[in-house]
Amino acid sequence: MKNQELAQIFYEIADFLEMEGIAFKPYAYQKAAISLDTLEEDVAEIYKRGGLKALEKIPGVGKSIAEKIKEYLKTGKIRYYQDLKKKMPVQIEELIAIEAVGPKTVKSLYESLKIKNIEDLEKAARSHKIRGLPGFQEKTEKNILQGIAFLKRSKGRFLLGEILPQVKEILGQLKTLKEVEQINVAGSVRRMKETIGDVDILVVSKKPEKVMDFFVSMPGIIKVWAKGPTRSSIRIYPHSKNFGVGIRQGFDIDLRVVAKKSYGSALQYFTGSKEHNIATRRLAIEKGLKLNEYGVFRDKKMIAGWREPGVYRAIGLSWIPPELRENQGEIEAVLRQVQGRPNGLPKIISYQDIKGDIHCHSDWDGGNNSIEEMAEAAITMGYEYLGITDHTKFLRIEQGLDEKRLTQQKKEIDKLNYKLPGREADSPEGCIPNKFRILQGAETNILNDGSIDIKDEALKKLDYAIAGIHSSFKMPKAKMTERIIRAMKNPYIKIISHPTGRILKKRDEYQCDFEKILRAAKAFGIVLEINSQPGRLDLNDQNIRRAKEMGIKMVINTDAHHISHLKFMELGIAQARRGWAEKNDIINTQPLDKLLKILK
Ligand code: DGT
Ligand code: CA
Ligand code: CA
Repeated sequence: MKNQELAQIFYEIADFLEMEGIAFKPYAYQKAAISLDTLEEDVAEIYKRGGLKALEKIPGVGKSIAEKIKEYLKTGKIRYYQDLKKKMPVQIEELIAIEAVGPKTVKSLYESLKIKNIEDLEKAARSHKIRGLPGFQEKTEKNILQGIAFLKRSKGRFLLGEILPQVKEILGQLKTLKEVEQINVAGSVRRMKETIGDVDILVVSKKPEKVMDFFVSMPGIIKVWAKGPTRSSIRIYPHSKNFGVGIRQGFDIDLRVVAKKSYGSALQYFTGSKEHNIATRRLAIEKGLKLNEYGVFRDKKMIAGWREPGVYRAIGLSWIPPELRENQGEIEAVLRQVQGRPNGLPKIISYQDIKGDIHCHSDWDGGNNSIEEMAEAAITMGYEYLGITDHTKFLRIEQGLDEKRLTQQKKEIDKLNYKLPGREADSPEGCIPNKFRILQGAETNILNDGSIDIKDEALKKLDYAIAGIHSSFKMPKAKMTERIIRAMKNPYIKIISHPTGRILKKRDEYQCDFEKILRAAKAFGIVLEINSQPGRLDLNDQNIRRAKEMGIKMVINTDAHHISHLKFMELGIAQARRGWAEKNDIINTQPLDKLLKILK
């Protein structure tokens, strides 16, 4: 089908015309592009059926654009487009994908420096050829380089934590429309993958036009890629520029309207993953069935489709939580018989199982909130306890605490603990537990030789101590492994924070022999952290699964530096679920007394 190719060309023509500062025309081409993009019928068929006249009946397509479609169908080329490209031979879509660059910028950069693509642009910015051009400053150059770096690093993917709150908001708004009967997010967002390519939303509606009208006119939309009765696609600005990303660039959302009787199968299909789908489809075929986004069929007869659990049942499986749908053994596990359980799938930890957060920072080490504010926020979350674990002295920029300050902090925490318990419920959630407790820990530093930057006598007085690597990330593998294992041998260290040190889209894990680390953790009774920061999510799913298999306990923490970060817990739990972790694998699912015993 040539529809999308033509749409792409018309989008580009619109960009070129916009670059030339031409009024109205770009908009006409954009409209035609969107229309072609969403057209169900093959444009070639339309032409065959009714010639130019039929093409002109396509919404947004007038005489001149119809001629161009005809030309493309006959010759595979559009002269007008080629002339535009010849005049300005730039990779326009690629260049305007950079945050700091629009069509007009592309034009002046081409005219003054012959910049055609990202490589040219990067070279020019690096050699400071852009500053000094009329309308450009040193800062523009920096922004361009930052934009390019971001684009390269993320390859168009977003952190789940960056967009999840906004996705929930959009779902909430759509849900309020009376035309929306059912709605769910699908794709990688539903699977809670750590990074997201695009967002997929499914809707059941008898009046899809109304839903689509709303969808394509939400505030913050940068581009409407497509609008149609069954599928629309937009690019929208992310709300947050938090989490160290800094550059605002849009992310894409696809909205599909599906038939009510097929909603379950559509949800199953569009949740993916692709690998999981291939495996479920194969299973269906083995049973003489056909599985697709419309339903489960025996010959022509539809035997399941309106609800997702029914779809799984029809092909001989039970429902599988989306976080596990990666074809990493989940299907085999459902098919396996296990004594005392429905099947071999783990009963993964639920989003309600966490009783407290035990890696949080306060204003004592330069965090944003006081211990009391952090505690109040934890109480509002319904927690039983909160662990304050400020950085220690090696981290001077983070105002790390020394032994003396730790003692002073303990006094403050004792005072607050006296003040806090047994208060009347006054939060909007109304669920203040009556014996909330603040614990004092510390996030100490593992120095280069594996020693800890706080003396044992001081560590002993804490409720527990965490150790993490915050410096010299680039050690050789053997040395790094030894360094971490030595820290684990310290009898007062109970938890290793963000154990592999990776930062998504920024930094790889440090070199270390993770199997050796796991064996040491097992031997010394060390708890490994699942850090919930959107950019960390460290341990990752694979490592969580390995740790669980070895019987190593884990803890899900947010590493909050602000009360709002406590909400990251959901991301950490999702990661734990993706790593097949069960409630008992995670120590902060335990009530306070049990937790303290584990940390002893
Ligand atoms: P993303 O967007 O890259 O973060 O990842 P997904 O998983 O959301 O992928 P996406 O948006 O391309 O497609 C959504 C779902 O649709 C995907 O998880 C499974 C299904 N799907 C897409 N393409 C195919 C395909 O070629 N074969 C099968 N079996 N399923 C597909
Ligand atoms: Ca997707
Ligand atoms: Ca998609």
